[in-house]
Parts: sequence; C-alpha cells; structure tokens
Amino acid sequence: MREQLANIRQEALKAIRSANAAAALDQVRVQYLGKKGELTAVLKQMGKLPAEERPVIGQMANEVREALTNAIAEQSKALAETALNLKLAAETVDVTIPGQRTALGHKHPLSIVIDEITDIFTGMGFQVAEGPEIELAEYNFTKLNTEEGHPGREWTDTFYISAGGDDPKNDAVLLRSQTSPMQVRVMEQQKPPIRIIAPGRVFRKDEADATHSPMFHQIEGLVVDKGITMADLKGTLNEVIRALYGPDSKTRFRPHHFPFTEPSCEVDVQCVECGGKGCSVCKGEGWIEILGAGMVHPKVLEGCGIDTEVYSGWAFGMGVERLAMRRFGIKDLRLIFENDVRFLEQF
Ligand code: 2U9
Repeated sequence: MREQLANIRQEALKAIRSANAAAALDQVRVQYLGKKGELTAVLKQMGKLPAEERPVIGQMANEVREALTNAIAEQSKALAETALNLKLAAETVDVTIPGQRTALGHKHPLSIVIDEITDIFTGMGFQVAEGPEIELAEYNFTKLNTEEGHPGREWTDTFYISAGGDDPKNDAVLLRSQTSPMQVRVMEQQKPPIRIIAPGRVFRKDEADATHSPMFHQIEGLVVDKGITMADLKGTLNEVIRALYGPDSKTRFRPHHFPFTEPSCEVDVQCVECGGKGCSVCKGEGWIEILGAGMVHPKVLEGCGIDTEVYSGWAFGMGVERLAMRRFGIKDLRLIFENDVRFLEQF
C-alpha cells in the first residue's frame, strides 16, 4: 500500500504539472482526489490492513492528499498567471502608433447662409417656424390672396399632387411654391405679437440651368403686432442687411407688387464690389437685389382671423441660392445640388 500511495503521488504530481488548462487540471483533481478517485480507492482498503499499519498509512495518505492539493493550487495559480500574461500581451495598445484622423465634413453653402440669417433674426427676437413641404393650394395660394387664374396657380408652374375637386374642402394638394403657407398656419394658431422666420425648401416647375432649379430654398419672415408700419419693415431689414453685408452698406427700397403684400417693395444693397459704380458682380447696375417685402395685405390678415382694426404686419421673402451664389462666387446653381465632394469641401 505504501508503494501504491507513492505511485499515486508521483503520477498525480506529474499529471498536475502537465495540466495546461483549468479544465484539464480539474479532471486530474477528480481522477485522484474525487469520491471515486484513485487516492480515495486506496483509503477504502485501509480496513484490510493490520491495526498497527493503519495510522502510518493513514498519515502517509493524508500527506499525499495535502501534497496533491497544494500542487493543484499552485498549478491553478500558474495557469491563471499565464492566461493573464497572454491576455495582456494580446491586448497591448501601442500608444505610439499614429492615430487615424476622422475626416470632418463641411457645412453646405446653403446651410452656412441659412444659419447666418437665422442667427441674425433670432438675435432680434424672431422664432423659427418650419412646416410641411406638401401643402394645400388653399394655404399656398388662396389664403395668400392669390386667386384662381394667377399664373403661379397653373399646372405649368406648380407641382400638383392632386387636383382637388369642386368641394372647397377637398382642396388641391401641391409641393409648396413658397414658405408663406407656414406663416399662414402660425397666424391661424397664434395670437399676435408674431415675429417669425420660415426657412425651407420650395418647388417650382423650372427647367434646371445655371440660374434655375425646380427645388430651391427661401427664407421668409413675418411680423404682426399693434401699430406695425413700413418704418418697422425698413428699420429691421436695414439692420439685417448691415449684419450681412457690413455696417456701412447702403440699401434701396423700390416699389413692387406681390398679391400678399400692399404696399410692396424690392430691396437692393449697393454693390460692395464697386461701391455702386457698376461692375461685373452687379452687372453694371451698382445695386444688387436681395429680397422682396411689404405690408401684409389686410385680406391675408383677415383670412387668418386677425383683426386689422387692431393689428398690422409686414413680411419679406428671399431666395437663399442667389445669396449663396453671390457670397461664394458660385457660377452655376446646379453645383449646389450635385453633392460633388470636390465642390462641397471648399466651404
Ligand atoms: C404671409 C404674408 C406675406 C412673403 C414675401 C416676398 C415679398 C418675395 C420672393 C423672393 C425671391 C420669392 O424666393 S423668391 O423668388 N419673395 O419677394 N415674399 S413678401 O410675404 C408674405 C408671406 C406670408 C402670410
């Protein structure tokens, strides 16, 4: 039995030291120390021994158990250490490897202009109103004093989605040709004082060329309050134009006609390039047209439930592409929508 124990010890220690993973090591433990293990089997035969031999063999068996238990603990620790070292080696981060630069995008030229103008107006207390690009003809035309028969209402000028019917409630649906319907919606929902701008996409049936696109952007604005006059229109727009073109810019207000404003005007800024002498930028005019504006037509205000005995308002509209093209010297409007990165990364 001594020999058996000595053999178990030798074999088990060898097996423990060559176990190269936790699972294999546990298998060895079960093989020798488990309930049905080899050491246990030897101990079960102790009864057959002469009485004087039993304590000696018992002690020897305990020593073997202790030796194996210690060896298993040691091997387990060594395996864990090796595993940790392997993991550390595999996960080493070389902080000296040059990083990969994230390519930063560029703001689209239209966004640059829209954000800048939005900042100027919000700085003056205006709020931004955004709304549907698919509109009712009622909101795009009728409520803006643009009656049946106006050229803008024709199929040849506007993208209709459905024709509508004879019932006025079953109104025609279209892609808005201006952002004005959004301002009608605000007037119907909010009481004055109203100070909003409505930036966004609009759609007109124009063939795409260097200066036309069937989709373009507008920024419109609307002020409605007690005692609003043309002086408020001029004062506010002059400030906006000075913020955009410099504090010394000169403006010119020319009479014009729009169905939704009366009186109406177009606003020019003196050419910053030539100081009004006339050059290629202003096409010899000395002035550059920036926007249209006017006092909101009383019919439009009344149609939105605003009492014109108490309130009055002014409105303006500007095309964003034309501003952006002049600002950045873009010669062809189509470049703005082609999304060629070689163009876009210049901004
Ligand atoms: C409401 C009442 C009045 C918006 C206005 C203009 C003048 C104007 C053009 C500029 C270039 C359109 O993009 S463009 O082709 N717009 O000149 N727009 S007044 O007037 C409104 C708007 C909403 C309820």
